[in-house]
Amino acid sequence: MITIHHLGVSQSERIVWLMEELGLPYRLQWYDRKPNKAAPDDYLALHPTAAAPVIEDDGRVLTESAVIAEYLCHRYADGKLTVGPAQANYTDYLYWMHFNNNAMGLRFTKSALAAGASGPVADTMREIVNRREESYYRFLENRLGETPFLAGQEFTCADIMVVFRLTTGVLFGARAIDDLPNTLAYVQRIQARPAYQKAMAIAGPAALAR
Ligand SMILES: N[C@@H](CCC(=O)N[C@@H](CS)C(=O)NCC(=O)O)C(=O)O
Repeated sequence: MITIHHLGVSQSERIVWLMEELGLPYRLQWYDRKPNKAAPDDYLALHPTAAAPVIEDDGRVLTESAVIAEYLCHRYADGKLTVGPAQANYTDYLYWMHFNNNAMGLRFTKSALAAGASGPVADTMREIVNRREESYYRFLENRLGETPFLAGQEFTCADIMVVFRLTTGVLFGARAIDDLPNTLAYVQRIQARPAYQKAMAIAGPAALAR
């Protein structure tokens, strides 16, 4: 049985959602964040880089959402929710699978700069980070004006990778999406999915309030 080591509340909600979409069984192990919101020591002991999510499967300990998603879909679901190299939308799929980590790096830099760095290097970083973050979100907004899901007509792991930063991630300082109508409509489409609703009740922000 696959164990999802879930840091509450965090990007590991993705893997709960993925397992619900695939209809696969799993065991959820919940870890509370420390008061400063970082992962607790027992979470860090799971893997040398222990960023949530971490899963355990048959003695293998895996981290990185995109790695875990591809692994689970190929190992246990015949590649469902993934797109292969022979398919026309393969490059779209790849791009959106990587979008979150790229945008997340910008967000961390932005937070560090907002904490008070000054001087010419900080000013340049501010200019680049702000411009780049806006381009990422405009690109996302345009894409969602063209296709219902990020890789194209079908829902895939690329959607599972991106949605956190548009929903739960906003509670942690990710850019709000109120000014992006296509993105807002997309989030509503996602929120109507039964697997998403179930996963959020188990592992999303609402689960903390229980
Ligand atoms: N690139 C990783 C990012 C994972 C990540 O940053 N996880 C955060 C939770 S949202 C985390 O573990 N934060 C707590 C900490 O590092 O102490 C992925 O996509 O899985």
